[in-house]
Amino acid sequence: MEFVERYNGCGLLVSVKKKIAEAYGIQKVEIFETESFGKMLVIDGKVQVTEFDEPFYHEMLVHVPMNSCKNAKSVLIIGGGDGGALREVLKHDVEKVVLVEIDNNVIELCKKFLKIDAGAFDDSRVKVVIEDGRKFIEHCETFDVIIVDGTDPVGVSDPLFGRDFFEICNKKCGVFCSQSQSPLIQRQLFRKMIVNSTVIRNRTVFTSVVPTYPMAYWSFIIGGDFSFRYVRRNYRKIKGKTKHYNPEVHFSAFALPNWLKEEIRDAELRGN
Ligand code: AG3
Repeated sequence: MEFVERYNGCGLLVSVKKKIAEAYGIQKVEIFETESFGKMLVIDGKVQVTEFDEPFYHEMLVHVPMNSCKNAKSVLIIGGGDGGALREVLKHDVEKVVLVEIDNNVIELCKKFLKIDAGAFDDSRVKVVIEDGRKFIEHCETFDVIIVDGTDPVGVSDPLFGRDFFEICNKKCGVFCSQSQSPLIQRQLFRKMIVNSTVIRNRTVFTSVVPTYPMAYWSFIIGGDFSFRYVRRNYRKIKGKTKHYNPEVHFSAFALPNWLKEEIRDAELRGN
């Protein structure tokens, strides 16, 4: 059996041994056993996680903002129901982590069948809230770090790419970080993210390789009061191992090729 995800005239083909689980609620959630990438989480037909390369994504999404803070104690994760980002946050010396997931099916299926959370949901520092992240941000307290681990902004995640959402996040975070799509094959989604997120202070872009995401080259935005000063010190304090992330990878992730700098500048100038 083959799973195919298409995007703009190209795509990814993954050989699948079997479907392990599925649920239909506000989204279609599926977990597969694949031939080459271990287990794979797919939401509304789009690859979210494979066991093979989820650390490439989750470690960059989490350790880049966490290591950019002097001393992050409180963290908000919006999305991330698979628990991969949560697992990485807990490698830091944090006191409180709130995870806000809109779709309880994602948490239930992933805890039972994907198991990349490594027990993170049972940690006493963690509070899980089932709510729309866009609504939650309006009434919540402030956090040292806010991390947005959403799906592509076409379905339920669309409000997490809106200017009004970023405006509130800017007021409620020390450091903000969100995934921001493939700048190569999802140009319009990426540009929308760039334009709307300019309301976050010091907002800038970094990238990583994530082989099973569209075109394998993924972008993230970071903003707020982040600094390179603490990166090496915080890295030494991380509990457990990282498969992908280290300080050199952190620094080099901010080195952008000319075409990408140009794309960002152009989006900011035109406002779309
Ligand atoms: N969400 C961001 C990746 C989206 C991939 N998009 C796609 N395949 N079209 C990842 C969530 C994992 N915690």
